[in-house]
Amino acid sequence: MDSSLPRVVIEDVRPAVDAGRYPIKRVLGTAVHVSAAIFKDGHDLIAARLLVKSPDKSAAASWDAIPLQYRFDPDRWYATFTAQTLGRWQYTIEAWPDAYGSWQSDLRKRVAAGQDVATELIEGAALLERAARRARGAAKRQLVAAAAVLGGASDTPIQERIERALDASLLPLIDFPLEEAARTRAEVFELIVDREAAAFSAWYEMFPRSQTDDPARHGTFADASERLPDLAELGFDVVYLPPIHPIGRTHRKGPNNSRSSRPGDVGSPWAIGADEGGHTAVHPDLGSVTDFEAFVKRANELGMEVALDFALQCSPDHPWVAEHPEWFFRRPDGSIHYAENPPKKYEDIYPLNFWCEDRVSLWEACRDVLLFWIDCGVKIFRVDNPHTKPFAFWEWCLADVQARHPDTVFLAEAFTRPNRMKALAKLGFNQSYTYFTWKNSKWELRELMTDLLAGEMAEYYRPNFFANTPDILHEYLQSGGRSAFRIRLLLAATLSPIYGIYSGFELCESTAVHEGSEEYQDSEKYQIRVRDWHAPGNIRDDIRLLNQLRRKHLALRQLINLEVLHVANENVFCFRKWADGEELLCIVNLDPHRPQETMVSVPVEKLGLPAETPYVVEDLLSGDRYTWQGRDNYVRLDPAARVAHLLRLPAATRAVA
Ligand code: Z3D
Repeated sequence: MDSSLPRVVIEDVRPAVDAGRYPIKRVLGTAVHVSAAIFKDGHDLIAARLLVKSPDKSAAASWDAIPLQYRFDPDRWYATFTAQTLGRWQYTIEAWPDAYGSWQSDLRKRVAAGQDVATELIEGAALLERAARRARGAAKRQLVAAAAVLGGASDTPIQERIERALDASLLPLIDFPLEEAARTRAEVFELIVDREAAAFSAWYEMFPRSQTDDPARHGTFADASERLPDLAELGFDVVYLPPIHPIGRTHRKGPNNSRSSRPGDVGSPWAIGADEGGHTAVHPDLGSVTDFEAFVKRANELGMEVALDFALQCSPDHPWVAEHPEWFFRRPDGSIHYAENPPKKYEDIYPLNFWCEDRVSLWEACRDVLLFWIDCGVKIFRVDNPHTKPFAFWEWCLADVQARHPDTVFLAEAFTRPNRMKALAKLGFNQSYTYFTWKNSKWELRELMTDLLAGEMAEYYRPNFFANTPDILHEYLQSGGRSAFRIRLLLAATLSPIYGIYSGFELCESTAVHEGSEEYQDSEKYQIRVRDWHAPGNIRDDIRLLNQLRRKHLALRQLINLEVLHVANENVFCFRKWADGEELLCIVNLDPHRPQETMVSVPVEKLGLPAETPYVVEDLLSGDRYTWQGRDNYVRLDPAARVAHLLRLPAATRAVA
């Protein structure tokens, strides 16, 4: 017989990811609502509390305790704390039989029934004495005094003894079990608290070398700085640069991914490392590290942040290849095989061998690259193909860096099987790319959003919806014309609080290298591209407006407050977003070529809207107002004019669930 078996059962603690194996994520300043099923056999009451430790506390420091409150329906216990410090928090729950509380409630019943409780009071006194033995200071003295009264010291009248016994202020003095073995402690859960930028931001990706008006003149950080006011004016929060390091010459790729380059070809920036240096050096044609710092400073002054690419791979000319040959995979003939991400071949780079014998120094060197750029003012990293490096490496590296710099944000660029993408997010990536780029039809979008919002995923996976990337120009954009770009922009910016576009999207660039390919023609990955950022047909107005609306409306800053609504037309996608009493209804024509019409079914009962009398809805995109009535209302969207309505519904006449 095992007397250490728990007296109280604690189950199903929420929120949690994989029963606590991985941390949940929240944004600074938000409330964390914790709940659990807590119960025991028999009739005793239960005492339960949430224990919380903020990141600034040492492992030995004591926990902050918050009492849990029981709710009969749904038979669970609840408590809330506010995440007020960046970094990794811990929380757990403990519970024990509430011996004195149980006795109190029993006494109350007997007194109400007019029973003689003299013996019970002696028992109560014994309980208080036991509690006093475990208590300290003032609590101990009060418990001793109360025990004396209950026990009938100095002939206290029975009525007074009963009143003292039932005194509610006695319970908080006994915030521990009467015997230690009766305490049940759940496992320790973790919480990552990030700043809001980790969960809400508009990204713009650009190649600094293309910030020039002549393809023969390599753009510099100074040129790129001149672009910043425009990006700030369009409302972007993050400017993300592909790798800014020296580019290898051996096996350098030429335009359109050709395997050979001619003199003057600039090569892929992901082919990191040359004579001029590796991951902590800056491409000499872009400028110096000091110039980069000035670029970061300028962005910050304009209210934006700079995100850098973190691509752990080396061109054959990277200094590490000569200095640390042991960090690479050698084939039997001594050569090194190039990197791959099947079916893609990266003939211009070597992968690193993360499990080599010298792995500790390799892992630390990779970590130190991040610390170097953090010292230059970078706080956001877009991590290239993280799924081709060990999970164990990321779990260690991210925790190590964020313990020093809890304001650092990591975006995982993994396009791979779902479980692997989820695993990276669980291991600590603060945001993740998704399949959004490939989800263009209504059922695909519905399925994507359902996946992201369902169950535990929303606890740890923050999607960053890129509408395009230098690697992905979807067929929908290739064939849909300007309206397709407007539709995809609107979807990205409203479905997800984090979204991004890559340069050229605003100009509706849509030419693929060949039919059936998602690669851009004359891709900027291999050559300098000069553009007129105000070229006719651009969608800058859409971008500016959407970024403004995103900042203004809390509903668009949060992910999970989204519900896809049914509409009959398969080309129309409709969803509602809400926050703080505000209710938005987004209706999008997914067909870039033809007008589409449908009836939209407004959940009037749920939203507390009048079912009989008319109400006015306002389109935040156009400023137009419409008078609607009841549930079913007609909508027609002609993509030549507008691709969507983003309607603000009138305030609810009663509370919304
Ligand atoms: C992607 C990167 C580019 C080119 C390749 C080139 C390679 C190395 C890739 C490798 C990872 C990531 C980037 N998905 O653009 O590929 O497309 O042709 O071989 O220079 O860089 O880093 O987005």
